[in-house]
Amino acid sequence: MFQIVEDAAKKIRTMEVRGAARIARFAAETLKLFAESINGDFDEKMKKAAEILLKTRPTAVSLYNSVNYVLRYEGENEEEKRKNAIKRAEEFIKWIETAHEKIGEIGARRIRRNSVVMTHCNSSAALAVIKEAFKQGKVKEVFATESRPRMQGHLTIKELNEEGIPATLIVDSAVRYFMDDVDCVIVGADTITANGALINKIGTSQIALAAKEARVPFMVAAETYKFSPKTLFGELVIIEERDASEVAPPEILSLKGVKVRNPAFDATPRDYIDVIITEIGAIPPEMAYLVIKERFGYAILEEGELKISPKHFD
Ligand code: RI2
Repeated sequence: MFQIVEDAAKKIRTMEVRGAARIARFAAETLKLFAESINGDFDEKMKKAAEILLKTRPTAVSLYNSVNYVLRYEGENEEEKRKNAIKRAEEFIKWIETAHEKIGEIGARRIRRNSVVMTHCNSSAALAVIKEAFKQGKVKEVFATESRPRMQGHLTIKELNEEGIPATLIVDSAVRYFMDDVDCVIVGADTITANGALINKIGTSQIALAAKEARVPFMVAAETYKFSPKTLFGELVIIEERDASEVAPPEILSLKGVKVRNPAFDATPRDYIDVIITEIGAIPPEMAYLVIKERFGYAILEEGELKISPKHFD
């Protein structure tokens, strides 16, 4: 019964499906398929499926927002509930698709002609901006970090290459070395907190620091479903720590007295961020609180449990 959901959860956990937006989309698609297959005990089964999906990766709030959105289905009987859950999953997927297009359009306006752009990891939102700016003849070259340990930078390089965008792969530690040649940095987001901080791939905060020191604008491309309503209630973002075997070989891991740590994300304070490009506009990070109120206005604590439902889908 829960096989579809268990299989999907495995794909997210092992990062076969990765990237905050892709994970959110995949979760909505999975819940849609699952809802179609339920026969009896609809509410309990949907709740259990949601729990399985939410346990996979803790940091990207896009997963939480997607699952939570679908789970706010309504209906008098099982058939109505199923229909509504499917409709909501489709709405969320549409939200993802339209947001990327808008972000590309808005973000490209922030890029000057002949720009050298730096990016980190593999963000579909950041790439939407870079691709649109390139189409408009504004991007001369892109520096992409390899993004150890999972090397998502290789995906970025391939994607840029497919679009015919001149791309240079650099190791993560070469960021400061090349920063003087860069006109702007653009990265994606896994979560934006109520105080405007960015949670993104490990290493992002070092890039932001280097950009600030070199006076290079640092932009974030983030759909509004990357904003965390939970942080409005004081909840802290959990930083996923992945297996040490991703970063070190067995001969290091077996050394007595040596620890190997592998956090997958870090936090960049809002003071390092010039602008956040969302589908509803280019906003200063200080406005994160208002975006959360606007998009997740219907956020209430019900019997100690946070129930959230976005208000708008335009
Ligand atoms: P989009 C990724 O996480 C990266 O941190 C990336 O910046 C972020 O998701 C956003 O990606 P991971 O799943 O949603 O590779 O913009 O750990 O595609």
